[in-house]
Amino acid sequence: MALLSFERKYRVRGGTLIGGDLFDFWVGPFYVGFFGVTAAFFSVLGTALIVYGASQGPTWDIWRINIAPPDVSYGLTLAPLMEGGLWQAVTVCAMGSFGSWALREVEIARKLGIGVHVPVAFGFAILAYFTLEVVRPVLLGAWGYAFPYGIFSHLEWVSNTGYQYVNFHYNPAHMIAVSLFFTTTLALALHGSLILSAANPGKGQAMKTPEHEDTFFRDIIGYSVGTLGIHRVGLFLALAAVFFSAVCIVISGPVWSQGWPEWWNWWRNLPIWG
Ligand code: 07D
Ligand code: 07D
Ligand code: U10
Repeated sequence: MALLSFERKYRVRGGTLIGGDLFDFWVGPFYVGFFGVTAAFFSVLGTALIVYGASQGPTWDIWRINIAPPDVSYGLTLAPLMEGGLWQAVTVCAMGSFGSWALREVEIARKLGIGVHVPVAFGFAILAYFTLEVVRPVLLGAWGYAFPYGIFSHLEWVSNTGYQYVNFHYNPAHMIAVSLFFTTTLALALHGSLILSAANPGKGQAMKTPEHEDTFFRDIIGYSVGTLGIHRVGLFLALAAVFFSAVCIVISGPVWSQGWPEWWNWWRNLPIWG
C-alpha cells in the first residue's frame, strides 16, 4: 500500500490514553494528542527557561552557556532562581517533556496496533537521565551532584565525576556498559552491511533472499540468529548498554565512594594468586 493511502486508512480516531477525541488530530505530518500538547508545552517552557538563564549572563557563547544545579549546601531543598532554582525548573520541564514524548509514542503505537517496543526503549534513555539527575543526587543528599545543562559544562561534570573515583575505567559496570555500546555498533554494522549486500547485489542481478543472509553467517561462524532475531539482539544490546550505564553511575558514591581501582582489591587479595 502506498504511504499516502496507508495514512488515509490509519489516520482515524481512537487509541488515545487520555483526552478522548480532544487532541486526536494531526498537524502536517505530526500526530498531536494530549501528550503532544504537553510535550510542546514542557519543551517550549524548558527551552525558554534556558534562554532566560543565558540572558542573565555571563555569555551567549553556545558552547559555554551553563545552567548549573544548586550548590551542595542547599541539599535537596528548593533553591533561589539564579542559584540553581532555574536548573530545578528546567529539570521538571525535561522530565515532563521526555515523559510526554514516550506517552505520545505509546498512543501512536496503539493507533497502529503495533507493540510498544519504541517507547519502552526510549524509557531506558529516560531512566539513565532520571538516574543521573534525580536518583543519584537524592541518594547522595544534594541536587548539587547532578550534571549541569550546557554543552561544555556537562562534559566538565563527566570528567570531574570520573576523576573523583581516580580512574572511572575501573568501574566494573562502566566496563560492561562500554563493551555493550561497542557491541551495539558492531551488531548494527554487521546487520546494515548484510542487508545491503543482499538487497543491492549489483546492476542486473536479482535481489537476494533471507536464506542468502542466513547462509552467509552459517558459512562464516556456523550459526545465524535469523532475520527477526538480529533485531532482538540489537534492541537487547542497546538497552543493556544504557541499563549498565545507569548502574555504573548510581553505584559511584551511593555504593562505592573510594577510587574504582581500589574496588579490585578483593580480586588481588584472592589467595589463589599466592
Ligand atoms: C544523534 C540524536 C539527536 C540529539 C542531539 C542532542 C541538545 C542540547 C542544549 C545548549 C546521540 C541535542 C542536544 C538538545 C542543547 C543546550 C543547553 C543522539 C542523537 C544531537 N547529553 N555527552 C553530547 C546530551 C550526558 C557526553 C552531544 C543530552 C551525560 C560526552 C550533545 C543529555 C553524560 C559527549 C549532548 C546528555 C554525557 C556528549 C551529542 C541528557 C553521559 C560528547 C549527543 C538530556 C551520558 C558529545 C560536546 C548525541 C559532544 C556529547 C546532549 C547527557 C556525556 C550536546 C541532551 C551527563 C562525553 N551530549 N552526556 O549525539 O560533542 O547523542 O559534547 O541527558 O563528546 Mg551529552
Ligand atoms: C543520559 C541521555 C538521555 C537522553 C534523553 C533524551 C532531548 C531532545 C531534541 C534533537 C545514557 C534527551 C532528548 C534533549 C533533543 C532534538 C530535536 C544516555 C543519556 C532522555 N566512557 N562515564 C558513560 C565511555 C570515561 C563517566 C556512559 C567510553 C572516563 C561518568 C557510557 C569511554 C571518565 C559517566 C560511557 C569512557 C568517565 C560516564 C554514557 C572511553 C571521565 C556517566 C552513556 C572510550 C574522565 C555516564 C548514566 C550513557 C553514565 C558514563 C562510555 C571514559 C566518566 C557507558 C566509551 C574514564 C562520570 N561512559 N568515562 O549513559 O553511565 O548514556 O550515565 O574512554 O555518568 Mg564513561
Ligand atoms: C527506523 C527504522 C526503519 C525506518 C525508519 C526509522 C528507526 C524499519 C521504515 C527511523 C530512522 C530515521 C529516519 C533515521 C534518522 C534518525 C536519527 C539519526 C535519530 C535522531 C533524530 C533526529 C535528530 C530528528 C529529531 C527530530 C524531532 C524530534 C522532530 C522535532 C519535532 C517537533 C519540534 C514537533 C514535535 C511535535 C509535537 C510535540 C506534537 C505536535 C505539535 C505540533 C505540531 C506543534 C503545534 C502545537 C500544538 C498544536 C499544541 C499546542 C501547544 C501548546 C499549548 C504549547 C504552548 C506552550 C507555550 C509555553 C507557549 O527502523 O526501518 O524506516 O525510518
